[in-house]
Amino acid sequence: MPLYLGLDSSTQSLTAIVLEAGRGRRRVVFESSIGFDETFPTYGTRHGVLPSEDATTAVSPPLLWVDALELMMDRVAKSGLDLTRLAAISGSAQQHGSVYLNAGAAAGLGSLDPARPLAEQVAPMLARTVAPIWMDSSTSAECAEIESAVGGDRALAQHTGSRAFERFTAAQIRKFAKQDPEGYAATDRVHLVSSFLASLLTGAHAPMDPGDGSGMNLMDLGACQWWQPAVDSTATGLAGKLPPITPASAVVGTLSAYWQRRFGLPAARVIAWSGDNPCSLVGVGLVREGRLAISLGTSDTVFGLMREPRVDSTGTGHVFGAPTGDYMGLTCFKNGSLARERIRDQFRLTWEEFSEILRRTPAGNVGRIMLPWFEPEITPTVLTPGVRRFGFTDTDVAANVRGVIEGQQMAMALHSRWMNVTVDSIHATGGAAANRAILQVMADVFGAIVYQLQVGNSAALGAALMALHGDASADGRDMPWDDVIKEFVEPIADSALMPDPQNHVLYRDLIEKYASFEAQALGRPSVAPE
Ligand code: XUL
Repeated sequence: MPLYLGLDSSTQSLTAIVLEAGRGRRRVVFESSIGFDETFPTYGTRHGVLPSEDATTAVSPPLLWVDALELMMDRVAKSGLDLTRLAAISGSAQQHGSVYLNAGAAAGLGSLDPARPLAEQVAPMLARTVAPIWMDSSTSAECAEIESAVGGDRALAQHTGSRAFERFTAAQIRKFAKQDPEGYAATDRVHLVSSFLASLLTGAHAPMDPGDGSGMNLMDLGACQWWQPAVDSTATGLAGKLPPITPASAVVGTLSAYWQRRFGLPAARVIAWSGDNPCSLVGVGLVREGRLAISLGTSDTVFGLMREPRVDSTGTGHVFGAPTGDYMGLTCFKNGSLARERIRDQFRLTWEEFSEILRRTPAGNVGRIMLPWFEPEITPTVLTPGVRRFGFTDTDVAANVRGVIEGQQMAMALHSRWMNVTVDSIHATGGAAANRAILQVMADVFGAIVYQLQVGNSAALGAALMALHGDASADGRDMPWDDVIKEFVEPIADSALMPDPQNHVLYRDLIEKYASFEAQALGRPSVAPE
């Protein structure tokens, strides 16, 4: 029975999931995670990011991801599984992050020495030692320059699915080209984290899929090809440095001789990697329109599948390609788990104590509201962080615990209205989705049934399912997506959290108040977004 490996290189860790999928038997047979900071302390990262004096800059060392990939493949090889059955591998990676390789990379990737560790062989291929990642918000000038060159934010959003965003790859590439013209000139290929890691597996420059490609502000959504005006407006000569775009289910190569010889792995098919959000879409079972997923992780994200690429007129949401060939709407909030942890740590609470406070305090926080902007925020755009508290101070433990959770949930409900999806149920994933007290607030704010999913690592699971789908397609079998996810993505049977109708009515009003506080804090007229 064939095995499928899904990897997920996220901000803070690398996760692997192996599935066994054949007639009559479908199950997860291996799961493992590597935390970056603790496993590779010599890189000096905190939460996977290099410390920076400037709060708007966020970069990570790509070699850390390379080391983690090698360690994980070693673990998979030693898992005791019969890996001669490994049919295909796919992967997920944090979106937007970019890796800059020089002209030596093409040959270097194809001639990796199996006797030596990977990172020391990849080091000479880097045209830039660091990779800007999605937490970076230092490129406002470049965003404005790109938008103005292509005819405005609406034109950019209509073509690429998003107005210019600081963390999106185009603005990051432009900043690099301006600040380090020599480094940019030495760059032969700009990869996303996803296509970079896929290249390491296949031993050749891998293409990108439309899901991750659409997180760059460079791809035409309809055509799934680079949009020339955006490419030309970003940096000179960029067209020649971008990988081709390939359908999400495409085979991009096979596991190279390096992995075969070093770890005894087979020449498994490598299916195009994608971003963590498109992968999670599949990993949480959103293969049809009408259901929403909320991932509570380092960042919090709200997303759903859309048959049509509806674009957010307020400019905060994104449209990405979906692994199913459809589209996905997504709104991303940077102040996710780090914000929740800040409150927990400030009051020296355990998660159990934190949840207990949520359970015994009234919905609506007696009208008190927190705008949880501990870090610069993506939605809405807040470049200079600062938590705003209306009606309480930072010493009131109960008001702060409820304030951060309600603030996050109301922001998510408010800023996902543009997707125009009738939400009847929500699939909750990510680390904090284990916390039912938080999920009850979610159910009440959205007025929807919330289900917890069986597998927490939805991006890695999605990647493994994409490997399964891509492998079937390569064999000429068009496997319907409902069949791909069957049995792997089932909400926990008795996990449903029902919305409390009274609380929902209360939150419907409170959201309008939240919207007006938000507008006030941003110095905008107080009108709620559509
Ligand atoms: C999405 C985004 C984040 C990262 C997290 O636009 O920036 O969700 O993908 O890894």
